[in-house]
Amino acid sequence: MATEAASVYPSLENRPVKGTICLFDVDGTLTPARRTVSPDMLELLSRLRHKCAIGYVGGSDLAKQQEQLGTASINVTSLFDFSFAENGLTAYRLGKPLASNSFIQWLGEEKYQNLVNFCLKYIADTKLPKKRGTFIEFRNGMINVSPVGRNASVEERNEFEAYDQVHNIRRDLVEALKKEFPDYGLTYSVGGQISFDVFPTGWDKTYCLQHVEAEKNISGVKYETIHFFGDKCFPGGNDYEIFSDSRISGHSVTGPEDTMKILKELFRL
Ligand code: M1P
Repeated sequence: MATEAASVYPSLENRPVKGTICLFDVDGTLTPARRTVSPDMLELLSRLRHKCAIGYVGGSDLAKQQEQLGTASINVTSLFDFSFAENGLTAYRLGKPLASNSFIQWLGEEKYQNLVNFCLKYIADTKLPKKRGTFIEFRNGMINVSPVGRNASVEERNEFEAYDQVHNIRRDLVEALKKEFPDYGLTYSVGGQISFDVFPTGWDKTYCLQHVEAEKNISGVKYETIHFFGDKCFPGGNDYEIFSDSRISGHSVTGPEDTMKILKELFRL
């Protein structure tokens, strides 16, 4: 599938808008939060891919991006030239995997357990309107901590998000973690509705740029213009680091419709 879809497009070195790549955040940028991508967006991305390289960079793991962007018969990695799950710790180029990295290898079991135990105790002592299950999700390149739990339904997510805006549950837990583990070299990033991500400092979305830059050694294409589109580009948001990186031309969007509008203007699509 990946090879089939990729062969429809000009090779990376033959895209008409030279040395240019568009990178997209997923939630709130290509799709509504935790929902699936629209056919209109897929169609626009396909047209864009005839002009320049395209990629996505999401905090979630590849399975979630497959649910949001792919279908049962279409592999998400075939829809983009570059697919960066978990900020690029799991990476695909033209449907083929690139080198990956792991949070647990980097942190070690002992520190990892200190962190997990602290979060679980803190959450156990926190009163919320609702609690569901999976308070910590272990991923390849990060952990994701959710006081309400990742099993929350869409309604329960919305309820937690509104409650959190008033009671700052996530902000306070992040502050407590920073105080408890000042020497762990970790970054905490509030990206979605019900959780925050924890990963080694520097393993934010800028991590994926090493794969983009490595393209010059593979096909000879040097990406001089790297557009990034994200909806959480403010300090503390999980798009902030890449949005404000000097290598990036950043676009802060209000949602998928806004992304489409900017793309149509920028690339005359
Ligand atoms: O992509 C943004 C975030 O999406 C999810 O957040 P939440 O479940 O809180 O809405 C998570 O997958 C998170 O890791 C990710 O950063």
